[in-house]
Amino acid sequence: MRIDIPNRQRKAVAQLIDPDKVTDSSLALTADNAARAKVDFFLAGGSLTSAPVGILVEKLKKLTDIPVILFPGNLIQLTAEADAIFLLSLISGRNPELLIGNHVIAAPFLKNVRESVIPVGYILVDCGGRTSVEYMSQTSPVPRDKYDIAVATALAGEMLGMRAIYLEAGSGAALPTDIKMIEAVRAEITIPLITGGGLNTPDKVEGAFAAGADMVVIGNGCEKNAKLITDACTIRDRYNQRLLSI
Ligand code: 1GP
Repeated sequence: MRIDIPNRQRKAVAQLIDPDKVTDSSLALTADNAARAKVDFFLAGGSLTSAPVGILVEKLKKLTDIPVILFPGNLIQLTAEADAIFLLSLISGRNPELLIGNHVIAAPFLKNVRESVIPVGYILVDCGGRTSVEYMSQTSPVPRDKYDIAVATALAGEMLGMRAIYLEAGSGAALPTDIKMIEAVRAEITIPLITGGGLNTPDKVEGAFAAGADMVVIGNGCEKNAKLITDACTIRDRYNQRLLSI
């Protein structure tokens, strides 16, 4: 199954599941809730995980038909079980391991599942505080109000052949990606735009969609409030109805 991230024609909601934050019973409830809300994708992964991501992916695939995308926080999370794999290049940073080093190590493994690999230009943006991804990646985020830097970075990612751009405020971010930054990047790139990090209320999800995000990723917010994913999907549906009528 080839997975495509929507691009302007419709909007999508992805729910991020961290294998360390679920039990079998909570996962069953999460999957059931996501299936009812018609979540578009599960993302599986995390910055630091002790539970195997491959097992989480297998469980999710048994529980629902929702496609599972691997969102690897590091090389030990690689698994061939997912429907798609985000091959993340941290293009906002200047850490060579996260731009090419890890990709070289992963390539002999990934060549066996190459149809499922989606190269993603991953742009870490300032969210008003330090996040795990910032510390773990040893990179600086794009300053919150430097829209031109975000745009130039996203354009570079597109021209390097990335199939999507991900504006990442960081898991549990105090503030999600600045709306004006989403608008500025959306106006310049032609590939799908994903954003996540700190989207913990329906208003913030609405703001990201309104600014032009094609897909939102929600993790922590759903762990604290299971209804958030349903609300996010309702907002998505409203946008999709509008897009259909254009
Ligand atoms: C993190 O963008 C995702 O990579 C989701 O972040 O957990 O804050 O929703 P949250």
